[in-house]
Amino acid sequence: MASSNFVDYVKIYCRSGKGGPGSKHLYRDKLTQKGGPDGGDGGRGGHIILRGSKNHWTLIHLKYARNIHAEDGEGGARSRSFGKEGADKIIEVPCGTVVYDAETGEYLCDITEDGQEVILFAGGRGGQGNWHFRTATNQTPRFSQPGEPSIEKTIILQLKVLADVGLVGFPNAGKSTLLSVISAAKPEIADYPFTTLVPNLGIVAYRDNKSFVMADIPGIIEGAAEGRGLGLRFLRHIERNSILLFMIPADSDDIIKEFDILLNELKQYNPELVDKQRILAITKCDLLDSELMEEIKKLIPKDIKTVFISSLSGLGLTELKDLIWTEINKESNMVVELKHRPIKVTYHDVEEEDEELEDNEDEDEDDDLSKYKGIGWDEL
Ligand SMILES: Nc1nc2c(ncn2[C@@H]2O[C@H](COP(=O)(O)OP(=O)(O)OP(=O)(O)O)[C@@H](O)[C@H]2O)c(=O)[nH]1
Ligand SMILES: [Mg+2]
Repeated sequence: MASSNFVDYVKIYCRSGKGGPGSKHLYRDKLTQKGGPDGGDGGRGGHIILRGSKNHWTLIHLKYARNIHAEDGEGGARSRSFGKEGADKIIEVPCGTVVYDAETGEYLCDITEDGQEVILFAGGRGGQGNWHFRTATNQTPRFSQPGEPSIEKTIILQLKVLADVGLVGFPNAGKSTLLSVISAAKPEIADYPFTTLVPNLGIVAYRDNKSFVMADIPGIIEGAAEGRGLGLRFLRHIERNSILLFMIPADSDDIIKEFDILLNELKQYNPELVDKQRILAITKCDLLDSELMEEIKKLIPKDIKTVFISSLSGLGLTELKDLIWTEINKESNMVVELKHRPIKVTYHDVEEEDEELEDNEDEDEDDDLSKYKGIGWDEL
């Protein structure tokens, strides 16, 4: 099923590596009885790193990654030898991925560029070996520093796709048809509502080898905020868009009412969406004659930029592309930094997460952090 390939939400339990303990070794050989401390430092634990990658469009590669653990640092050793650093774990994510704490719903970070790396959970520092603690009054320190503990947390990765323009409309408004005509994308098109179940992205070629990205999201209906239809789950995919293209078919009973319903649903999801620049496209205009078109023009408020288009006949498509291009390049319409509100963690999520943590506890019996009360001295 096509929809199962579009994964825009995953929950993963992550744990960085703990630091290796410092060594408490005291030097001895056959000629030296009391050689003094020579314990080396422990190695750093591995980080959990997120890296933006343009090779991924969704989070499908992480769908079954329930646990991600970075390696622990190794302990220090004799002759002031450093312990080996634990290997980092790099999680590649598509550009546009937002990370939340699964327990509190708090926003953690946002990956927007290819190659961008964020250390999500740093590995623990390695402890210092006893060599560091030799003093004039204590020449045989029989203690060393333990490594710092690891950080463990369940995170939610949510994809908010990066597109310049987002299509907003009721089901059957002709959104996917427009995308299929002006880009190379091949979304499913049919004469029934909710043909599109997951967002589609298309790159629209513009004049002089320029292009912009258009996101077609599933249709919205009245009451979507309360969960009707496909709800508002997919609206996060237009949060990053610089402009919104509202699409209302010419054969709609009341164009203004339809427009207001759409706007109201967006507002309920996130009031900031309403601040975005809007363009209105009256679709399926091949069904109208010029007289009807003039009548509709009179009804539409003057403050919203409107284009009459037909994906079948090609009417108004160049005009639409010109308008989109001008609007997305206006400085005032650029999304400088997106404000990510904390997400709601449902009871179901917390319960599921508790189960996950319990599973992990079983696996990691040796990971008893209670013995490390912060960084301290671990005496012999
Ligand atoms: N006459 C005419 N029909 C169109 C035009 N654009 C789309 N249609 C038809 O309208 C119907 C719905 O088109 P879709 O592109 O699937 O609509 P959608 O907005 O993506 O719908 P959902 O995916 O259900 O939200 C299809 O039967 C299309 O053939 C147009 O410009 N003119
Ligand atoms: Mg569609």
